Amino acid sequence: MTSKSTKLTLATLALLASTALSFAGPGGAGHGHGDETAYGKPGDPKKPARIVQVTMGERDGKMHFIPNRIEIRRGEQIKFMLRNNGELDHEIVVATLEENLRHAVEMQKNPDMEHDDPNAKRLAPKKTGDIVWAFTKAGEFDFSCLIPGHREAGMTGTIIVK
Ligand SMILES: [Cu+2]
Repeated sequence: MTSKSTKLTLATLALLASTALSFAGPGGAGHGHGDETAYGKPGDPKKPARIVQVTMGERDGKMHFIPNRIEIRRGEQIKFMLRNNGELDHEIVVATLEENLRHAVEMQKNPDMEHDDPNAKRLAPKKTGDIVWAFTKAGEFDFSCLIPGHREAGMTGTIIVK
């Protein structure tokens, strides 16, 4: 499709434009329901999925996902098996980087905002959960914990779909 540098430039432009588009863009808040998004679509639990385990936690004043880089082949359906090994609530939100950054700002205004979306899951300490997502589009995407302060403390990762 496009080269990596072109995509990065587009992502930067999208980010710069996101404020202006936030009221006009399709699915602007990232709460599409069952629809195809820029980063794929909700998975079908009846279809096969590759399992990717992701652990959430805190250590030494930092917060993390392990792993924080996930490579996926375009068209693959992924079942993220999530585990919160930390002492605090954590969440994972899979989206484009610009969508997650915009969403993070909304979360700062509404810290108690709950996510009940197919691309997100919030877990209490020591709990497990999963997300099934079909990565139908190539590109570089983001997964982050959007609880205020957590992304800044390191709870973010990259999904590369080739
Ligand atoms: Cu968190």
